[in-house]
Amino acid sequence: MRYSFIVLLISIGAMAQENPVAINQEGYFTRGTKKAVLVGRIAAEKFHVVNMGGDTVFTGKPGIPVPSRNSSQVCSLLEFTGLSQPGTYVIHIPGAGRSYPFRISDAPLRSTAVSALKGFYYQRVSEPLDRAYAGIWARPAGHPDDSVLVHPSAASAGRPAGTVIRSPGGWYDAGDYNKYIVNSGITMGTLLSAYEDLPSYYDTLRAGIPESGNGLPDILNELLVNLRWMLTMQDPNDGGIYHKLTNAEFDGMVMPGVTKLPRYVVQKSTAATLDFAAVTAQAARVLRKFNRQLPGLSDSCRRAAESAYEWAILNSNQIYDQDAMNRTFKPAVNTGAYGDGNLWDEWIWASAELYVTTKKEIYVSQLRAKAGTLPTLGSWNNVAMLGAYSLVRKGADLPRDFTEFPRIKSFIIRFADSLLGNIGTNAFGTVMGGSPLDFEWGSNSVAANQGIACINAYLLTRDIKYLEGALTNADHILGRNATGYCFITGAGTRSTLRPHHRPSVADGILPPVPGLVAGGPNPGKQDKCNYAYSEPETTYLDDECSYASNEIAINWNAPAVYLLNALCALYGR
Ligand code: 9MR
Ligand code: 9MR
Repeated sequence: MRYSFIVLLISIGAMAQENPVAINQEGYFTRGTKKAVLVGRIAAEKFHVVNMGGDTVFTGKPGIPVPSRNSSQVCSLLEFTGLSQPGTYVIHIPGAGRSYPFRISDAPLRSTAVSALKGFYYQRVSEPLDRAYAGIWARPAGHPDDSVLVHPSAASAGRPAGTVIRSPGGWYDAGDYNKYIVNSGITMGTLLSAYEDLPSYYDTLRAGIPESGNGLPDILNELLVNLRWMLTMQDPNDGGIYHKLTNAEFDGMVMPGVTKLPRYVVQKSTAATLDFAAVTAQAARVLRKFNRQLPGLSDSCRRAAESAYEWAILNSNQIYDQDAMNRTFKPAVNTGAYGDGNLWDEWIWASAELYVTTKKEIYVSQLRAKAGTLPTLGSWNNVAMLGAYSLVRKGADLPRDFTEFPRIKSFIIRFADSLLGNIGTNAFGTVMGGSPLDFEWGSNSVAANQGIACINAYLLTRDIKYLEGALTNADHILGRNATGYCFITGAGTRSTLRPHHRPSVADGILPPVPGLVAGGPNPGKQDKCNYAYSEPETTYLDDECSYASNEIAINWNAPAVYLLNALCALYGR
């Protein structure tokens, strides 16, 4: 193995891979499509899939080498879907090398899917992580957030600047230690949708968190931690939502809670308020059936959603512009902005969730007034698609005069069709990479969100091609990509080891906190770190320096949770 590796380095030169065979390092479903990619100008006649006993169990012919449109790499597809015998294998290419070992099984992604959900547990802010659940990553509580200051930008008659409020709990956003409502928006919407789409799968899924076994599904147990925090971000005097809870400057690369700098809630914003309304409206609906375990919570969420929405109607243009805010108010705040000047999609999402939950006319009339533009792929600042998903998911429960259902349904299917169109034209055979623009900050969430679109089309049509499309992007995230990295910490053979994640950097423990999704290739290089590669699909640096390609974030974990668990539920037996 070592010998063939050296030969490879000589013969392949500029290859961004350590191993020339890019595989889903967590493995392949017995019933699923099975593809790997040979990267490099390697003239191979055949490839063999070899079991642990050294026997060849499948032989195939590599596809014609094709140049990738997202880098200068040349790729040949290796398809072995015909092999469905469960087991552990390597792909051997005579003269080129061997893949890492991988398995074929009915549940190859199960442990990674669960670990991605548990990733949220490790992001909990104000409670200690006990050894019983956190293992070697146990740590004391982080920021208590029990005496948070109202920043001058957020002052109101009822709460003048300097007022102390309680806003404990929730999840840290990412590798930093702040809590942002906008990014909690799509994150929570995605996790709530994961549950709404596949409730019976999640009803029995245990994540090994302190609440496991309390009668609630763990995905809800975990998201309740952040929901309860979000509820504290509403000003009870008027229903508006503070944009974020933050330090004035980012903490250093230290463990959570080590710094004792003041924490602030800043300016209320329309985007945060609409995202909050959408999340709490959806939560009200999801939690209704758990009224016994969570008395009153569903109703509180519904009231919170309606009063937030009312505030947004009266304050429809409170754009969060951090630079402008810093020119007027002190202290200046220089943490993540999550600023968004276009609120069309936030209106669609909030109106859709409130309509589905309450069936009230006011929300559908807002929705109709704003119809016309079509949603595009979801991201933290582009959330209309979440509204479309909820409207079709709950279409059967909506009043008869909601006649838009067939159009939204066919829109989602056409959207997924356009994604599937990328598979055949992409050197890696994935939906991801249809355009070099897919490789932006947090590109792995682009892949995961594309996967969610495919899953939604599958749930609407039960046409297996959509499930196969979603699977290609799980393959991308787990190693079948131009870097050869598996982008989830603790998973795969060669995965992200040094994420831009303060606890992973500061805890003195070699392996990073597990279950976290790294941002992934991003040619923007906004962090100005020293990258070895610069093309769209190869600009990835596994170093703590690289917040533009190697940070972790809740809005990247959530779609990975959705996608991986949906694949487990739908491919499993
Ligand atoms: O750690 C911060 C990370 O969470 C953000 O995504 C990123 C961009 O806003 O900024 C990181 O903080 C860096 C700061 O922007 C510049 N000085 C170094 C900080 C840590 O690397
Ligand atoms: O994910 C965000 C990305 O789309 C933006 O381009 C980038 C710069 O504004 O910020 C990213 O979000 C970061 C946030 O601002 C602070 N916490 C870490 C987030 C992930 O890097």
